[in-house]
Amino acid sequence: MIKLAFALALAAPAAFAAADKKDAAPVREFKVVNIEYKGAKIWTPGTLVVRKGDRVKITLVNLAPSGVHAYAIEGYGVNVPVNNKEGDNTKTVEFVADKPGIFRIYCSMHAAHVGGQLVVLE
Ligand SMILES: [Cu+2]
Repeated sequence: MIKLAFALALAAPAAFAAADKKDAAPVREFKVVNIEYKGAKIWTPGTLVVRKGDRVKITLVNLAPSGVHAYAIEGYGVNVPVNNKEGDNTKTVEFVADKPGIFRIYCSMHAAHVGGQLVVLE
């Protein structure tokens, strides 16, 4: 019985520490910019890497002269059009990376637009 009480006394702080850690899930912040070079439209950086459970905040800036472009992440329900007009060329996307895997990032308005991938580590 004494051993059990000792084990519980050790386990309790660990449980609280785990709860604190969960509440303080890290926020992974990215700035992703849409540019054009020799006709190629590119969201850069293309690859975003986070861990499962992270809160993800992506600031999208469309600097392409060709107009509105969209930023979509397959599997996460993200699909945001971003204007390119000065003063109205920024959008913010936030979500929790609750599914591990590799998810395609693309422009839902232009198939040729260079996208990338969201990598959510286990
Ligand atoms: Cu596009």
